[in-house]
Amino acid sequence: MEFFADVPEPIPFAGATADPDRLSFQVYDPDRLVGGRRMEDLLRIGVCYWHSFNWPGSDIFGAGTFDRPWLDPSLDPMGAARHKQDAAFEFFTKLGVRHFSFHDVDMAPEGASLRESRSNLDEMVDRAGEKMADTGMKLLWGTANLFSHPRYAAGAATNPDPEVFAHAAAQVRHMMDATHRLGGENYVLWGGREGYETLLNTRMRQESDQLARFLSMVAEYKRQIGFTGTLLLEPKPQEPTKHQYDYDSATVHGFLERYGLQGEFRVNIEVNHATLSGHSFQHEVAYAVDNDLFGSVDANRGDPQNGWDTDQFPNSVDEMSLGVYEILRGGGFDTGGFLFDTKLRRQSVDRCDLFHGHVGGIDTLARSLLVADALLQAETLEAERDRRYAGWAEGMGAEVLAGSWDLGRLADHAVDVDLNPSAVSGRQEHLENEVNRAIWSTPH
Ligand code: XLS
Ligand code: NI
Ligand code: NI
Repeated sequence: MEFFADVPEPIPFAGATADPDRLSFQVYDPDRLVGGRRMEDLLRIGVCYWHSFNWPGSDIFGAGTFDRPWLDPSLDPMGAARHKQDAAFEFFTKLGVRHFSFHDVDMAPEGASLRESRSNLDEMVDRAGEKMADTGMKLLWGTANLFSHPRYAAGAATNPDPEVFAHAAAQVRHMMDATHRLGGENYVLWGGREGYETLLNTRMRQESDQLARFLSMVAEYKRQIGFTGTLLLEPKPQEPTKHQYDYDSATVHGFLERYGLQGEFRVNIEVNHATLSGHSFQHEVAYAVDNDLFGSVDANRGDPQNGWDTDQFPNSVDEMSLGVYEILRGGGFDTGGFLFDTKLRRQSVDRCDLFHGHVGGIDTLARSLLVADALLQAETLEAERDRRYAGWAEGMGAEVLAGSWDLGRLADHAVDVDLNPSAVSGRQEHLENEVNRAIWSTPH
């Protein structure tokens, strides 16, 4: 069965002269070389299974609005899962991307027991493996949904009840096995309900010890099965909980160091989560790159007026370019990529709206990549950063950093030579102009 018959072929790159009535990429050209590497290999675009194929367009005030025949509740659940998988792979190939991601419950219906859920998932994962072999699609990451079912209302790893912790362990072990079997490049843990609603009933230290133990077990299991992908934690400050423990990259970093888990996990940074935590996307990426934590990105953005996770398609080159710049500065993606953890708006009821959202978002990332590469090649920002910190590269600055001067010696030196340093311009406006010039002048 064909679900997206209005889109008869892989969406082509048509450049700036594209016909607005036909779906095409204006900037994203997979084979185009950027800094000597193929655009497709640099961006590593992925489509998410959940918002794109599992979500009917419902919100907390109303029912689903979308035209999604594979979600018809009158279908038998496994038959529906097969239709959904067919629709998903048809979409991936027509969009022309190479990666996707899913949660256990997106791909197969939960059964009446863990055993039944596992066999449902195994059947659908085997079927996905065949489709991947046929289409060349790759699994960017797998993950377990430890937040939707009522049993997880008080958290999974951080639940006061150890039996819930054990249930989560069963789901995670199985999804790690499935991810490994499909050759997944990363495994993600987003702690949606690993936080609290109120401190009145919460022991934060207890919950944090539980979370650390859970993550240690995950890292051990990765080695036991020989999974060579990257383990990723996805920070988010709140929603659905009032406070989530994996607040932002720096909080995750501190947590990993505190429990001796440094080196075991990296971060999956979501643009929308970055802004919810009061940071910019650029900040979160730069922090992660500088601390050897950078792993992957969920490219969906928020709405500047709304304080929740609206999961919109990226459409701002201004916002994305600087984040992509920091990614390139760090050497680009290794096992990570740009995952579209994106949702359509509820009024986007046509099946082809899903294509429009992704095509525009991918073009935005492609253009951001060109801008970031131009800034990197011209050394616009790096030359200025080098200049600002030049004093630390030699002489007193270098010796102080290396630890060979104590406070007394440094103070004596300042007094003896009568130091009176003067302020130096940070040249912010000049740099802002340079970034804008790169955005305006980067060719299609
Ligand atoms: C929710 C998260 C979620 C994770 C995967 O806000 O972004 O979708 O990416 O569990
Ligand atoms: Ni996400
Ligand atoms: Ni999110």
